[in-house]
Amino acid sequence: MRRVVITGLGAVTPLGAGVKHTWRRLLDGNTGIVSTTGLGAKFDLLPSRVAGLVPQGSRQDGFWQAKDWLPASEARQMALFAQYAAAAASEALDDAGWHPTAQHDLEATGVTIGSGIGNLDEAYNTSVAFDQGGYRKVSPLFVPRLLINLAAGHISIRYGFKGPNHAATTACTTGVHAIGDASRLIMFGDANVMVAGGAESCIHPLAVAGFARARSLATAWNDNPAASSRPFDRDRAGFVIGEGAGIMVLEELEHAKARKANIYAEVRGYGLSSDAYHMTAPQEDGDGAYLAMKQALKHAGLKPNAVDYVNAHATSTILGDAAENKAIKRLLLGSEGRKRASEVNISSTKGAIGHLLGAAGAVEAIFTALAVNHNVLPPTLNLENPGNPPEQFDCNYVAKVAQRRPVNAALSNSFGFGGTNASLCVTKYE
Ligand SMILES: *[C@@H]1O[C@H](CO)[C@@H](O)[C@H](O)[C@H]1NC(C)=O
Ligand SMILES: *[C@@H]1O[C@H](CO)[C@@H](O)[C@H](O)[C@H]1NC(C)=O
Ligand SMILES: CC(=O)N[C@H]1CO[C@H](CO)[C@@H](O)[C@@H]1O
Repeated sequence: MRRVVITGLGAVTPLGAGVKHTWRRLLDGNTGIVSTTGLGAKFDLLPSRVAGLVPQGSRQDGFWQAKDWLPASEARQMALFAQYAAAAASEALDDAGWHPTAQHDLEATGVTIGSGIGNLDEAYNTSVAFDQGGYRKVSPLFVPRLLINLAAGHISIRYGFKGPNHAATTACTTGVHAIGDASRLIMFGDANVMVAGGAESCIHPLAVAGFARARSLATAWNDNPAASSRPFDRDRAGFVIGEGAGIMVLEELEHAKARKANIYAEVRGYGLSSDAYHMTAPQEDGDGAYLAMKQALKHAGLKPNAVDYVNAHATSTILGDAAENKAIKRLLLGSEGRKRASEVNISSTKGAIGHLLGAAGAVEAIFTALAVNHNVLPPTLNLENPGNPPEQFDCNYVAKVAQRRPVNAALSNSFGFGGTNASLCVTKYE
């Protein structure tokens, strides 16, 4: 079996542009969640007025402005989610030192980048313009800026990558599916290198209205945005919408070794499952999540007691966090698991960045790879009182402050509307 390792990382998140900046701020306990006041009058009328916005500013300072990453002519053709993806991909490829020019290398390099929602802004504006002004108001760039697979398309065009080109769109599981599927493409021999991840940018009043109508969002913390995303906390009451992109360079092990690439970690396992239960609500016992993690471990050839850390999907909703917590405990405290709940180490980095939807799984897989690489557990911000109900929340949730611990194997979970669940198992490469 061909093995797959991670050799490059790139990210744009509410904590900043660039992996180093994001990771340092995450470990320092900083938040990327701010008020949406000032974004426009339509936002001010919504029940949830907090979001994980990518901070604007120069690349040098670790912030985002398109012109620091893309020529204006290219940026104009791209949706914002695709711009984030392109920026994160360029960082990841530089990090990996992978800039091939030989034809066989270009043919063996592919791209899988998905998005959950895509360019809602474009769809909205064009609908309004078309309704009012008709045919002439529709931009020739409407379709290319709308399609979700164009993030992957633009990146392959930019670098000349001629391998597999794909885009998952499985709601909030998108990022993990993109990375997991890419790892399979490498294992199966379709590519030696894959640029894989997820991107999202739909902090639009219509998206917020939709998620608020589905009763998914935090609405009680509009005056205190930093406290609004509180996974596993007693007072959690909905997720906070976020934006950004996470991209990994995945590479076949021998290929990475031959060119002496820096190896962050190995993608050892990938599990997929479905709740087969409800459109938006989790099954109470967390069966789908349990199956996905179990499959990921089976594929990795590891027992539950080998798992040192779980980067949870936990979005800060009452039902979702409780179901996932149950599923993790069922697996990791089972007959082949650990003895005590306090030995199970879980955190949700959504406390700091909110829920990046289609980008979440990719950004969190990056955090998981860095946890494995640096032996540190990123914190769960705002976790004051684990609970609701308290007796079930008896694991170590890395409340507020990062913890230094050996991490040889970790799981990164992502679950999406429609009941789709996936988990990646990331281990140290030795
Ligand atoms: C959509 O319209 C708003 C308001 O005019 C504008 O701020 C925004 O940039 C437009 N978005 C796109 C993608 O054209
Ligand atoms: C599996 O996916 C569904 C998507 O609706 C999600 O709500 C649920 O939380 C996931 N399952 C569990 C047990 O977490
Ligand atoms: C596997 C592992 O590292 N478990 C640790 C989780 O955290 C607790 C303390 O909070 C440790 O005691 C465990 O060893």
